[in-house]
Amino acid sequence: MSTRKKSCDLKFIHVADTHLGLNWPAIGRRERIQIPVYGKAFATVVDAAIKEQVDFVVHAGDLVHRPRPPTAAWNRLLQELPRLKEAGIPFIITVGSHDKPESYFDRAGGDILQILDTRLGLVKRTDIDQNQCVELKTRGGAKVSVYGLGDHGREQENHLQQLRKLMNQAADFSILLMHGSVSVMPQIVGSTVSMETMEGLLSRKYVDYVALGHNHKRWEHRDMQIYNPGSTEYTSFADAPTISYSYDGKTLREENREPAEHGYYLVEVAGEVIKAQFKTIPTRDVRSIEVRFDQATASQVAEGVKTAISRNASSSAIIRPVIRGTLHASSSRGDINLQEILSLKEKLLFLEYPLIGLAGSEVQLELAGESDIQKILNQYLKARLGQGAETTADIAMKLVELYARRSRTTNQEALSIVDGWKPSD
Ligand SMILES: [Mn+2]
Repeated sequence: MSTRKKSCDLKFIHVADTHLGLNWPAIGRRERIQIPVYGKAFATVVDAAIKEQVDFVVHAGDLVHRPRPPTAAWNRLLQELPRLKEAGIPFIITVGSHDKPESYFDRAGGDILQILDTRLGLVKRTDIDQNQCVELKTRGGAKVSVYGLGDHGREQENHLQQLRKLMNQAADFSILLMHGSVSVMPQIVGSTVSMETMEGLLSRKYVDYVALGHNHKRWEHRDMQIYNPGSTEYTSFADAPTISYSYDGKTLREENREPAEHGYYLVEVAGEVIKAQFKTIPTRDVRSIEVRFDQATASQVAEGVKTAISRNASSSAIIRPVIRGTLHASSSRGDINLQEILSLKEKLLFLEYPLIGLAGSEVQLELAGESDIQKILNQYLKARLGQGAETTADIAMKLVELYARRSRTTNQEALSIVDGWKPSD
C-alpha cells in the first residue's frame, strides 16, 4: 500500500505471460491435458475481471507462445476476449517477446496483437512503435493513461527514455506496461531497464503503477509500485519451484522448498491508496527436485535421486531431477544408471531427463537457477570448443528455433543465418 497526491477510485487486473498455444511439457498422446491448460488459466483471469467488475485489464505481453499461434489459441482468444468486450472491460496489452513476428514473412502480415486490435477490436495494443499511450475513462470518471513498452532487447532503456518524454501528468492514474525486467530483480531475463529510471518515473509521478511481464516468476518491489505477476501457468522448469535435498548415502534430508505461486494482481485504487492483491490460479504440479551429493558413488546417486522422486511421486506430478555435488573417485558420471531413475516415470505424469551438474564429471555443467537450452548448449560448447562457443551456440539456437516453427521460407532463412556468420579467422 502507498499513498499518492492524486485521488481516484478504480479497479483493474494486471496479468502477463499467458503463453496461449504452448504445449509444455510435450507429453503427447498419453495425456491430453496440455493444450487446455494455458487456455483455462486465461479464462480464469477473464472470469475474475467480469466478476470483480474491473474497469480494465492490462496484459504485459506474451499473450501467445508463438507469433503464429495454433488454432487452439485462436479458439480460446475468440472465446474469451469477446466476453470482456461485452462486459465493457478494455483489454490493454503490450508486445511480448513471444507475440512479435520473427520471420520477414510474418512481419509482412502484421503481428497478432495488431490483428486483434485493428481487425477485431478485441484488444488495445500499446507500444513505442504506435499507440504509445492508451487513454481511457473509467465508469467512475477517472482518466487513465497506459504507456506501453514491449520487448525491445538492448534498446529497452533508450526506448523508455523516449517514452518518458511523452508522459504527462494529466491523467488521474498512469500505468507503465512493460515487457522486461528491472535491474534489481533477482532473476534478470532479457530486456532490462535500470532501477534509477524506474525510481525517477515513480517518484516524479509520471507513472503510478509499473506493470511488468516477461519474467515468469512473481516479483514485486518492497516499497515502490512495481509488480511482476509471473506467468499464469508453468511454461518450463525454469518457472518451477525447486525442492532441495541432501543425500549422504543413507538418509535423504529436505533442505529447502521454494514457494510457488502463479496468478495475477487485482489492483484497487481508493482515493490516494493503491492496493495490489496477488490472486493465485491453480496450476499443475511442477517441481525441480534437486539432490546434493558429496563424494557419492554412482549407485548412491541413483538411489538418492530415486528416493527423492518417489517422495514427490503422484499421477499428476511433472518433475525434473537435478543432480549436484561431487562423485567419489571410484565412480564416473557414466556409471550412474539413468535408465533406473527414468523407469520411475510410470509413477508420474512426466519425468524429465535428469540434469547433471556433478563436479569431476566429463563435461561439467555449472547449473544456475535458469537452465534453458541455450545456456546448457553454451556451457557444453565452451567445454568442448573454448573460444567461439557463444557464437556457435547462438547460431545453433537460431536454427533450432527456426526449424521448430517450420514454414516455406525456413530453408532460405536458415541459409541467410549461416551466410551472415563470418568466422573471425
Ligand atoms: Mn513469457
